[in-house]
Amino acid sequence: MKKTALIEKVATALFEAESTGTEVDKFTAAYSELDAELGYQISERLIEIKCETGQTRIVGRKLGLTSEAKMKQMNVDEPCYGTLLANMACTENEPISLANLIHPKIEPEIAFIFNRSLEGSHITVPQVLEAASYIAPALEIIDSRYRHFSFTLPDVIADNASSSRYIIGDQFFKPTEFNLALMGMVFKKNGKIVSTGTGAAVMGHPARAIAWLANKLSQSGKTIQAGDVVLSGALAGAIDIQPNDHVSVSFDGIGSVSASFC
Ligand code: OOG
Ligand code: MG
Repeated sequence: MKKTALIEKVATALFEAESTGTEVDKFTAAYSELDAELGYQISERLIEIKCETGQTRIVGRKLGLTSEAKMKQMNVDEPCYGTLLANMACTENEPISLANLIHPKIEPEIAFIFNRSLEGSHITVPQVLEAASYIAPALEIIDSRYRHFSFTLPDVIADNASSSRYIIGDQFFKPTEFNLALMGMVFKKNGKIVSTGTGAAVMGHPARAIAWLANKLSQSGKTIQAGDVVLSGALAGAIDIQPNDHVSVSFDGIGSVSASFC
């Protein structure tokens, strides 16, 4: 199939799958030419389709598969990124409906909020810390559109890195005031500890994941922009969620964020 036709076909199928809450088969099984680069082109088209109606817009990016725990859980051994849209943002103050989702999971993350852009192809950890105005605790709800939540790297990239919803705590801190690599994390579901960890779980330092993203984006002429929200990628494995569940993540020094579901 011609590249442009494949991009349109897969992007449309993923859009439909999400809109109707129906899972689809991995596309790499049918199209061997589908590699990571084509995956990013598909996700770009998918975001374009979602923004075409004027109902939403790009507000930032998210990293995926930046921790050992996540790579093992999903059986993929490279990081990836996706795009955050305004209509994915949820708040702590009201239960989040899972009604239209396929098989949602939730995971603990650190959000970075930028007050200036990060341009260049050799961005470093200190440059990320300087450009980010704030960090805050975050939870990401992922919902792969693929059957059994199973995919290869190009598939998950095409599916906007399983992005679904995210929640950011409402206390914000200057990233340079913390040792993010040593920052402790406690992840709980329904009052029970699910996992504990430290920032170093994400590529040795969460800002290293953001630097990776900035450098990766520069390969296709994109940048992290002033005002962008960027999620670091999960520090620990994702867990299933159902209506009535309550999930929280607490970090040393920067507080916590929680979410409940209906
Ligand atoms: C892919 C997205 C991974 C993370 O934080 O690692 C991700 C997936 O696991 O479905 O968002
Ligand atoms: Mg995530």
